[in-house]
Amino acid sequence: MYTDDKATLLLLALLKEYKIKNIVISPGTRNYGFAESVQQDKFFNAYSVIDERSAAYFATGLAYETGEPVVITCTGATASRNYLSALTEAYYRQLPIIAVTCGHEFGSPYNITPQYTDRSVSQNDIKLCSVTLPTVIDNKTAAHCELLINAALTKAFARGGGPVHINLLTLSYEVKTESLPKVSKMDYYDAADLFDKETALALEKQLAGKKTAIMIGAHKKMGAALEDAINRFVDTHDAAVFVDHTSNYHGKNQILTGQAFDIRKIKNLPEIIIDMGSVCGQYSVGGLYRKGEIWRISVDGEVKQRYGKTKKLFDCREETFFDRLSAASSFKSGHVYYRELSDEIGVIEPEKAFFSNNFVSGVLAEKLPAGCSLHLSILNSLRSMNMYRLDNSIDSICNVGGFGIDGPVSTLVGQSMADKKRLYFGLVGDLAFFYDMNILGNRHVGNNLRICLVNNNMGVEFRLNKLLKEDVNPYVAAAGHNGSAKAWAESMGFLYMSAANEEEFMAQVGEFCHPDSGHFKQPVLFEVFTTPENEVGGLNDICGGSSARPKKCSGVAKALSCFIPDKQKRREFRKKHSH
Ligand SMILES: Cc1ncc(C[n+]2csc(CCOP(=O)(O)OP(=O)(O)O)c2C)c(N)n1
Repeated sequence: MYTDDKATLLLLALLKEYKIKNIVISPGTRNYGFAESVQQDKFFNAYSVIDERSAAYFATGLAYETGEPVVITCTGATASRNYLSALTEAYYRQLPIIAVTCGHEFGSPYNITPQYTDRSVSQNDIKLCSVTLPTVIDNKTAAHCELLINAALTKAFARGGGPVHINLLTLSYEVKTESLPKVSKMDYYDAADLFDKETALALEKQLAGKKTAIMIGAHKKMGAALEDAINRFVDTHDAAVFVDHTSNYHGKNQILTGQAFDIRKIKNLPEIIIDMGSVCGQYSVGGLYRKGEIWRISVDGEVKQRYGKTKKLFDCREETFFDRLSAASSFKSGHVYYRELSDEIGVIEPEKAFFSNNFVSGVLAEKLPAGCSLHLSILNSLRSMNMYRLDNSIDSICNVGGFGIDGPVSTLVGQSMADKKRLYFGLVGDLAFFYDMNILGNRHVGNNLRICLVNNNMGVEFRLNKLLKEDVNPYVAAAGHNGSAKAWAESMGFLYMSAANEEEFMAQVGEFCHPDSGHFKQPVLFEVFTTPENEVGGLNDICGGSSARPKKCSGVAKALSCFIPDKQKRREFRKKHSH
């Protein structure tokens, strides 16, 4: 029988999957569930060493001789403090010691709890990573727990390896569980594995005949070698490449996640997903991970998981992965997966019924000049543009790393310094713009900068989010501030253009997108006034009514829900809501 604590059960099951047998146990109560379970499972070689300092040194000796990871476990109190010297030794000699400490679910500096010690901070040179396992109460916490254990166990041996720390919080005195849960071990491959012919062939066999997708999150600019390697892989496996405008992928078989999941809600999902790159700001990409085995390429060797459970982790350069796995032409995919998807998605036209960021994006996507650069502010502007294909010569980015509205314009201005002959465009929401507007006065700003500000007079994202309540305008969406950017832009030497409807916008957008970087003598600000209702309607229409919810507004919220540059209304709103 095993302990009833689910986090401990997951840890035991994964230790077995990783074939980690050797466990050095020091006596105590807090690690009772773990020790009691290990004791009755013949798979493990358990050793008893009373003094934790000796136990940890004992483990380093065992790990050194066998070349295998060794687990050490102890109770609360001061027990784990005695691991420090041997873990320091293990760190500098890269010995794979897995320290399993046991804390308190509600232990904190503010509780008077016996045997509590604060493990939130520890020396840099005693562990490669430290994870605290959550109390497992449902599938979500179980999956999170499994990921943390996989990450720690992988760290113990990957890239030379070393000691790692796993902190258990819950203790169950019940030991009635008959079997360990099914778990998913993350298989680790490094570049040397991929250069091994048999391993590469075995991986290619797994891909053969499968619907394969590559998913690229935000990515640095891709060199020709990487794009080439992806293109060859895509040809061999007929893979679809799921991207958004932060992926920087300009090669073959692109599928925009916004078109696939926001607009079309495709059901034709891949059987294998090769995940690469960092954060993806297109939230609907989660739809891709509903089924299929996930392979993750990790250029820095870190365990990172987007959605689902990663089955294989490739610790190598991206080029290496695609080069090595498109070598065997005999394993051509039987599928025409990319073609099926692109047929299903078809052509997406700009949504005309509502004058909104979505419409503006659709038109800009058609009109932006070849070779320019485009910066999108987070969420609504990014999502809107992600519904439309951009010319492959256009680079685009968004600050999805930290997801702030605090720096898109400054980032764009910084980008525009790199090449004064190239045009740098921005598509920015009003909260983001006014947050970051001081950069317009920067003396380095040149005439290669053109900003399209979509001013709906609030953070309309919160009106588009169906999970939020109806009455978000005053505080959550911060409606009614700022007004227009005209005076500021002009006083900072910008050429100012504005549009409040489709006709006005269409009459000027061609000029705004003029391909000649010397066409304007000044930087340009094109302020486009939309309304929250149109923003909701525009998104709703293009997504078939399910990505956003039209709102019924009431009272002041209703009065302010449409932005008409009406100073009186804004003044009234401010009066009512200021303290
Ligand atoms: C620094 C920072 N503060 C707050 C937020 C939360 N936030 C996310 S989107 C958003 C609204 C953005 O509004 P706007 O730029 O006007 O774009 P819209 O949604 O109206 O198109 C806010 C406040 C954030 N991401 N970053």
